[in-house]
Amino acid sequence: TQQAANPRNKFDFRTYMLEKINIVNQALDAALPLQNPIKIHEAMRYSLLSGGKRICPIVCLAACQLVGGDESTAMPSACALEMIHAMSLMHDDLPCMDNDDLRRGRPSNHVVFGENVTVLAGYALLARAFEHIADSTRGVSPEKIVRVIGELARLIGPEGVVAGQVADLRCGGQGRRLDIGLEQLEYIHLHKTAASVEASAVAGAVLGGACGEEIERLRKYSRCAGLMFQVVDDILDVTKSSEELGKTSGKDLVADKVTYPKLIGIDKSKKYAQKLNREAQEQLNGFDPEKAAPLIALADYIAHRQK
Ligand code: GRG
Repeated sequence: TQQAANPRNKFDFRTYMLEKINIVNQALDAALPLQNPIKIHEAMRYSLLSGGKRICPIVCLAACQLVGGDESTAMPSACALEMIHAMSLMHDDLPCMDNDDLRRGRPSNHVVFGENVTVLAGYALLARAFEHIADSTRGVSPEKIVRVIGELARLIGPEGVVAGQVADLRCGGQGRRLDIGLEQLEYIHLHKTAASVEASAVAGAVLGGACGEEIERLRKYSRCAGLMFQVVDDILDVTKSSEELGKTSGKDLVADKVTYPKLIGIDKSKKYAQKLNREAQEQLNGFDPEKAAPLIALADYIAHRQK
């Protein structure tokens, strides 16, 4: 029947995510054992192994498998992406950046270990990420590994995540300057968030042996999915804030933050998220639908998530 032919109907996304989160967590634990010097490894592991949705590593593994590669080939890069994500959150929470005392429901890294250790643990995670790709990737040519290292460095560096953070700081942090426009908000999100998802998909695709066109399709898929993540985040912020009004105060509310709903209204924001999902899904059209099922479902999940 038509229903059975649609991979959206057969694919058990929840089970898939739980399984992938589990194997990524095991790989991360093994990639960064608690060893001497203990203090710095404790600080690194505190943030690396504190939960989280593991979206970047899962995108990386799924892109690799989609183009016919082995999951194990992409695992070191998947772990590296999560190390980079963890360090960016640690540094983002510092008093000189966003000054947040809580992360994933626990005290932020600097609250537990002190600012000086957090800065160093962040640098150490960044270095460890690249070391891990270089040392532990198996089964592909050195050219592909070098391409992945270059792609990751470029996408997080001064034209990537760092550019997004600088633009955000210029706006007073987290888009707080109220006169910024849609173009600036989009610039921040494309660089702070979409760039890491893009690096994840491209790394997985390269390691899986994708051709140029497949890499570009997955690049576009991940940029749309990454931007959509932020649009949906902004929509959820509005819904949460109005639900929580009276329960929380100050920083938890987003009264002073520029968001898509504030700039274009809630209806247009929802339509925009749907458009981004359609654009992301279109990129997967040329692939085997069964193999593309995880990435199809991941974009759907980002579009429809409730928290
Ligand atoms: C050198 C990479 C690097 C960074 C230094 C501090 C900084 C510059 C950049 C900040 C980047 C940042 C905090 C981006 C936000 C990304 C984002 C969408 C975070 C939320 O991700 P989730 O919801 O978090 O996937 P979990 O907890 O699920 O992992």
